[in-house]
Formats: sequence, C-alpha cells, structure tokens
Amino acid sequence: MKEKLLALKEEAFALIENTSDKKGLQDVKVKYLGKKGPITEVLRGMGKLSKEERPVIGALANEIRQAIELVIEQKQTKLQEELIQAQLESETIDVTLPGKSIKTGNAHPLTSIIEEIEDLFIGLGFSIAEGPEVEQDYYNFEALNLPKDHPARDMQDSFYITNEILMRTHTSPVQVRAMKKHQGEGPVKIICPGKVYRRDTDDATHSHQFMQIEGLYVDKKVRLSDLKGILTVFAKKMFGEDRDIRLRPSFFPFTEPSVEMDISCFKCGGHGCSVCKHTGWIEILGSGMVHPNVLEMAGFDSTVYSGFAFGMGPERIAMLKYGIDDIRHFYTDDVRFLEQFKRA
Ligand code: 2NL
Repeated sequence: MKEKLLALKEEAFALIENTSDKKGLQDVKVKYLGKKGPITEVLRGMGKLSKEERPVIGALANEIRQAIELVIEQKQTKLQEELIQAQLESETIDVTLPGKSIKTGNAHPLTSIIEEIEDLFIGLGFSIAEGPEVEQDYYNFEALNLPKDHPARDMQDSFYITNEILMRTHTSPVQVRAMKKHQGEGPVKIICPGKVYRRDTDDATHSHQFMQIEGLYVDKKVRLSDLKGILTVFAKKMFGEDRDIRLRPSFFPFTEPSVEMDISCFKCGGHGCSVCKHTGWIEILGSGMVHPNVLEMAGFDSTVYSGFAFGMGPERIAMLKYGIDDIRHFYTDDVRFLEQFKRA
C-alpha cells in the first residue's frame, strides 16, 4: 500500500512537471485528488487495513495529497508568471521607433506673405483696414482722380456688375472710405490687404483675381522722405538687411509725384544675375504722394494735409522670395505646391 502511494506521488509529480497549461493542471488535480481518484480510494479502503497500518497509511495518504496540492499550486503560479512574462515581451513598446506623424495642413503661401507684411507695418504704427470687394464706381475710380471716360481707366479693365457697381480693381477704395470716415482729421495710417479683380487673360504673370496690399499715411507734413524711410525698412525686413532701395519716377492718376520702388537684387547683391535681369535691381511696388484732388474729394484740406500711398502685389513678392515661376500656382490648389510652404 505504501509503495503504491509513493508510486502515485511520483506519477502525479511527473505529470504536473510535464503540464504546460491551466487546463492540464486541473485534469491532474481531478485525476489524483478527485472523489474517484486513487488517493480517495486508498482513504476509503482504510477499514480493511490492520490497526497498526491504518494511522501510518492514513498519514502518508494525507501527506501525499497535500504534497500534490502544493506542487499543483506552485506549478500554477509558475505558469501564470510565464504567461505574464510572455505577454510583457510580446507587447514591449520600442520607444526608439519613429512616431506616426499626424498630417496637418498649412497656411497658403499668400496668407503667410500677407501676414508677414501686416505684422511688419503694424510694427510701424499702421492699422489694418478692410472693405467690400463689390464696389461702387465712385470709390474705385472717381474718388481716385479717375473720372468717367478718363483714358487711364484702361489700365484697369474691370468686371462690371452694373454701370455703377463693379468688382474692385485695387484696394484703394478701402483707403478712400477710411479717409472719408476721418472727416478731414489726420492721421490716417492704414494698410489694406485683400482680393482684387481685373479683366485680364490668365497667364504666367496675370490673373483675373489676385491680391493687393496698399498702404496710406495722411497727416500734416507727411513728405516723400517719410515714404522713402518706411519703404527702406520694409525692403530690409522683407528681403534682407543688406538691401538698398531706389525710387524711379512713374505715373499713377491718384499720386503726384509717383514713384516705383526697386530693391537691390537679393540674389546677386546688385552685380547682375538672372533674377534681376542683369540690372542689379528688382521692381517691388508703386507709390507716391497722394494727389491733392484725392485728398480733397475724401474731405481733407490739401493745403494743410499731405500723404503718401503705396501698392504692391503679394503674389509678386512671394514669387520673388520663393522663386515661383507661375502666378497660377497660387490659385490651382495643387497640394504638391502648397505643401512646400509648411512653416517650421
Ligand atoms: C501698384 C501701385 C499704388 C496707390 C497704389 C493710393 C491710394 C489712395 C490714394 C493714392 Cl487712397 N494712392 N494707392 C498709390 C500708388 C501706387 O499701387 O503698382 N500696385 C500694385
């Protein structure tokens, strides 16, 4: 009997040792310790044993039962630990792997350029003014010294809604409206960014809809030298501190005198290259002293007040700055173009 019990113990131990899952352990437990198992059977058959044998075999059977229970428990703990370990290993995160980047959009290059110019002029004491894109003939032309049937209107062929209403051809009407609001009292110091429209055929350098930023400073004793100073700061901030500027005589119906502003070439420094067409200079904007007729029509006494105004095309500035060869890139929304202007 004793040998049989010891053999059972060895058999159970070996089975437990070779079991690799919970289910298997449960099976072993039922097989050896269950109600119909061999140990229970031994205990049940105790009655047949002699008085001397009974306590010895009983104790041994209980001892073996406890030993098997303990070994099962230990194996169970071991299996559980192995399971957790395997899980930890399989779910390890490699923190050195590159992360999944989130696809983000970016500002349109024209938006960036306009915001850069706005910030620059805000720093010089200008405010931003906006106005309607569908405009009256009066604000777009007449108040700017461009009477009906004046030949200079041909420079800005327009989209008319009616005889008196059109898509604005420049942002100047916003400035006229601002001056009128001031009721003859200076200073007026604004920049006006926005969309403008002209009846042009689209090509690499023309678009029927484009952007403009105009600036206006009206006060007592504003002079051409003030304009030159402001434009010099603008040129240096926008195209580099080494830039020089030059003013060339020009004509606009709403300014007198009128000047074009060039900057020294930022590519070659003025020696001559393909960017400046071997002249050393790049044309940036048009400007001048506000025509007395324009001041008067807007309610300012032109013998007391004077002012300067300038107008530029953000497309041209962006094309120069980023080396873009076709204005249509700004308006055809090809992401391969737009994605190149993500700000760092
Ligand atoms: C250009 C030239 C210019 C102005 C715009 C202006 C506005 C008022 C009065 C006088 Cl209210 N002038 N604007 C003056 C000179 C030039 O723009 O070539 N822009 C792209």
